Amino acid sequence: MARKLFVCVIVMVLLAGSACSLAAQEKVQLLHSNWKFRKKGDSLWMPATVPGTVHTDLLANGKIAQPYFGTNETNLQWIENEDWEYICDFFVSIADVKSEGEAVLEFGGLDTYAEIWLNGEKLDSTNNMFRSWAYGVKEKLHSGNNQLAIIFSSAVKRGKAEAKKLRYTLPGDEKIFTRKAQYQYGWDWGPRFVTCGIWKPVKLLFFRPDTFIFAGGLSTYTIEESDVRGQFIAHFDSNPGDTFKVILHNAETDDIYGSIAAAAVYNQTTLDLDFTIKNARLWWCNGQGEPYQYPLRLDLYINGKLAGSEKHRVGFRTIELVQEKDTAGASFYFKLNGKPVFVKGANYIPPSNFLPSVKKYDYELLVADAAKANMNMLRVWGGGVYADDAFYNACDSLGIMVWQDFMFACAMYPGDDVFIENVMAEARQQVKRLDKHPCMALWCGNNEIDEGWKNWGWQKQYKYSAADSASIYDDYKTLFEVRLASIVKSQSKLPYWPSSPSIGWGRPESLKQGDAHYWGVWWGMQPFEIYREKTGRFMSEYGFQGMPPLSTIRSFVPPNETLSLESPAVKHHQKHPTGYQTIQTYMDMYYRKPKDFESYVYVSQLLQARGMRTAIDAHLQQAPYCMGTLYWQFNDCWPVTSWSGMDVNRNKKALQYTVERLYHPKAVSMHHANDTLDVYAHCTGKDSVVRRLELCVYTLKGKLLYTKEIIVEDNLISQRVFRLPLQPFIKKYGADKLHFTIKSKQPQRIPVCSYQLVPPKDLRLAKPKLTLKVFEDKGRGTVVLVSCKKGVAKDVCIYVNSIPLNLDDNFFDMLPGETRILHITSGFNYPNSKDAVKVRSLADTY
Ligand code: BMA
Repeated sequence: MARKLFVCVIVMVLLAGSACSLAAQEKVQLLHSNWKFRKKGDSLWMPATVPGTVHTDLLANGKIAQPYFGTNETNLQWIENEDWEYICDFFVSIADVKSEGEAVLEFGGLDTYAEIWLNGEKLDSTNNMFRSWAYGVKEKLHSGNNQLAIIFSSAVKRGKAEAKKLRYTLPGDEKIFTRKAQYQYGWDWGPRFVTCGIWKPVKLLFFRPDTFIFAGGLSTYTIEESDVRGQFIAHFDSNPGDTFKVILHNAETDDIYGSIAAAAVYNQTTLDLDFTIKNARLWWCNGQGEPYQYPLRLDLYINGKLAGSEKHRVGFRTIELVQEKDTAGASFYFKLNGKPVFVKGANYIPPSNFLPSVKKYDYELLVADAAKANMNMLRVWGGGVYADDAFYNACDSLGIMVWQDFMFACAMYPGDDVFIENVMAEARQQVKRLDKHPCMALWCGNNEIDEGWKNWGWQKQYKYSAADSASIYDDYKTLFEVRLASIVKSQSKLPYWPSSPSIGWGRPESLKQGDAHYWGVWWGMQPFEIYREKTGRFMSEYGFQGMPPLSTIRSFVPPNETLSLESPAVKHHQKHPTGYQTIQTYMDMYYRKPKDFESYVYVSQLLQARGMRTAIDAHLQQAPYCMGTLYWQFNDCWPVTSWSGMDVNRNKKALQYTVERLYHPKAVSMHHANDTLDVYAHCTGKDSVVRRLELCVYTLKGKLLYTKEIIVEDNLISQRVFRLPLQPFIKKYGADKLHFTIKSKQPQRIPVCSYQLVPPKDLRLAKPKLTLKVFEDKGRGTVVLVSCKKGVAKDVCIYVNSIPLNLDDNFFDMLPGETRILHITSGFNYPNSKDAVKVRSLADTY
């Protein structure tokens, strides 16, 4: 039995920024009220919200216009150049001041350069948004009124001053010198709001020496065969000679997984308790099983009496990143609990520019959207922030694995000691905070820095000498290949991957090994079909923009502007320099000219969904050569035309609905070439059932020409299950008049897959006849019954004019005679709504 006893001073442990789980606090006082703020130099104080940001405080006080509206962003740039003061008066009781124990002031996060003053005395200056800070303040507190002041200095000015100290210019401008969310400085989907503020909770913690302390947590485990063996660490106050017993139970069944009994030697005891769970239930990702987490209870008995009890939820799993040499190059896939898993997901960005406004349930709903779309992984992209606890907790519960970047993206970073040590402290804290989550699958050093350095022409652009170039890349390698790698190695069992992607998309090797970002579509202006040829081992980025729902656009366009691509607000809410032109170029390749702006918005979503479907079909059909697909991007941080599948308020674009069908664990797909149609069956989930599929060929008028039953017995990630010669159909009816569907017969239902041989612009679609019935389903919300009476209806979309409408499915093809029942899942209230529910399909757009 491994047993370790030593004296531990709790406050010291806390101050070292570690083992919070090991410290039972006596009392927590949240310092979230009475805050005031002002621009440095102003005399007037205004009420502030903590946690918060200076932008949202200015907005709440009516000092600035809504930052996301119209082109307001432009007029709000002055904020980043100012310094901002926050103060708060708070009360401390005599008892707390007189008590012998410690008082600790803890900041969950300060964004970013902050001087902390307590009762007129400076405590510290901070310089990293991604770190938490804690101070022993017992001697500095008064009984009665106390004052905390935080002075934020302009991060932009600090960054610019740092930049001047270097003898060369690093790509990334002033932002790279500051450990602050890089997207705040503007991105090709995000506005520039370099905000500041107390963005995480502020707490005053009182510890009393005479209070009994008991705390514990999982320290390590291994899975052998089907048993989990590991250690729990337990820490408690003791008197030498006391007998103690610590028992680890299942909190629901009361089964005992481990216990330890002995006599205490010191005043405080820290020990490792060995435990074994036989035939353990493991944590699985979405689609592969249950993301099971054990409800554990740790009980402490001292001298035979129950002295303390603690509950923990723990998920057990093994995760490996497998990279084995093969004839093409090397594999790149994840094994969860020993099973190779095809990864389906997207890239996640911060869900707001003002993160304190995002609530716990917002994170939960976002992750639920990922799970509903049959995803099993999200990549937390390196230009944002390490996400909120609520995000990872939701990922644990819903089986969404997390590819976690460290927060560096698309730039080169300094290599001086102060910067590196700051990053090391940040990385230690974040790995400690996040690594315990069963959802965590990988730590990645950065986004697109290795690729940028090797392919984006920085050497020429910044005219580096050979020596400077070598030194910059050396700094890069030290940070991402040595220092961060060593932190992950020492604190985590997860794989570490220095940079995503490992090789740039212009290079053929990028498709043979490592993970790949393929941007030949969009950035390279290649047609969607290129995705078939450009499928690598793990596609961690690729994407195409789509406009947000029309009602979202309406919400940011001033009433005096006509809704059009020429509207200044519509232009402003596109951050890619040639974004709208690029959409137009691709629209011309695949769609007829939309007749008006409303149709344009809808077609832009179809275009995006078409592009992503082409990619995802290609990735799935080429499994297991390719073992993962994460499109760019899952969500938005403000209302904008971007690569996302959902807008900032989680309103779904056509892409989000499409992805749910493509990522179905039993999806089917089609592809045609050389007058042959190939049918593929995919099994990316766990069940092994025989599937009976039905392939049908129709004319676009809806005449059934052919049916074929296909039996699928093997549950491979991808297999071709049928080949259909197309010539007879094409000869008789023409490629532009054919419509193919695959649906399942018993026993399992899968989303219907439909397919055409020519781009939508060449389809000879007749105007279909669609009818709608909308009714209230006795307290179960609004139900829409949509029927197709005549002709094949392509990309059927149910909508209302004034608000975004979310349904359990939307943007699908329909056959004549088909009726679908859909539930409205957003807050649309049918009986009270003056707005009519409408339906359109592609044929209505021209
Ligand atoms: C990717 C991302 C982002 C960017 C996106 C679209 O590579 O890493 O930097 O927003 O491209 O251009």
